[in-house]
Amino acid sequence: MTTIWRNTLTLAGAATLSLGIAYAQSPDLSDPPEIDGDVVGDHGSHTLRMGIGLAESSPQYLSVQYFADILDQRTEGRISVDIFPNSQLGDDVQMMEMLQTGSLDMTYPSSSPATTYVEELAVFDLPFLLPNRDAAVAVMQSDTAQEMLDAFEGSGIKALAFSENGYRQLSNSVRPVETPEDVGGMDVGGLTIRTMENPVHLSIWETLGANPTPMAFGELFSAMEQGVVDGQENPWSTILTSNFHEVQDYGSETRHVYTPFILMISERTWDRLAPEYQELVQEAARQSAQYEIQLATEYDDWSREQLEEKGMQITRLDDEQIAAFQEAVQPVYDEWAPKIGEDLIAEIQGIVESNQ
Ligand code: TK8
Repeated sequence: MTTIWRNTLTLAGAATLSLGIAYAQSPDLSDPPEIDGDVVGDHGSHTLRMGIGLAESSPQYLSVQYFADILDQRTEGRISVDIFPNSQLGDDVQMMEMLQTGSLDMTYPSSSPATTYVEELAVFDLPFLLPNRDAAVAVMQSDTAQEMLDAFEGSGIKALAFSENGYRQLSNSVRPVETPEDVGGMDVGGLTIRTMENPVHLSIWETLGANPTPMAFGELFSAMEQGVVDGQENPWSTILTSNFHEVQDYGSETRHVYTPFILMISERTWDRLAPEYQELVQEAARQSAQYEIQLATEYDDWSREQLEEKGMQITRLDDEQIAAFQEAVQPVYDEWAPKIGEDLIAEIQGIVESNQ
């Protein structure tokens, strides 16, 4: 089904191209792993409604399509997943609240707005903590990270798996940014930067001299289009698949934070599932999260190249320029390390070191 679905998508893409409708293409992506494993016995039928923030062309959406395929195939259609993309059911904060009340079954937010439920997740918001993807994946797959997922218990949310939102890059509509001074604007005033609703991100951009504005992801495109904010920061694949290049002229490869996604299910929904279904949902979550990391990896550089082809002026930063940003945001560590926990940070840094 996945193969048929993807071919249909490609055909659809080709069809709309002939109509001259711009259709978000995708890189030459790996197919999802074959779905193996026995069909789970009949324990009733369930339709799971899942809301996500990103577009149908995003790695996030493609991976939850695979999640849905696994459940469909291994229950012979007794568990189906209705996916609602593009923040149409709400933003990360709202959809997590909907899981708590049981008005939504699943969602897939970034870890940053979820720090209100599990404070330790803020470790992922520390700038330049995770130097490369191997280290980031090792951290997300560590026992320490699993303890953070387990810490949701009792909140109304069951956290199933981490995957990759990715390395965040700065974009704006005002000027090229090569240095922290370009952000703060010295004599012309700091850039107004939309941030996720997370205090560490606010601190990062305040420290850099910007005017940080927390905002739901679903409101971001129109806020940039209307000039309410000058810029934002997200991985290249999100900037591309959410068409931010239409309202952002400049990009800077800052890679200042690596943000995970967390695949979540309402505890009310989870408690309605037979143990055999719970085991399958947990396994499918892990498998689709691994596939999502693969897709996000394949999307990353390709998206930056697509954005440049679409006219975005992207500044690559060399080691010296990155070092200047790292030095400029040191006060964020000074402020937040004690709050997040020096021991936890040391644990994460230990995992990073052992994956260099
Ligand atoms: C999408 C968000 C988004 C995040 C943000 O639901 O808010 O900027 O990076 O990807 O989770």
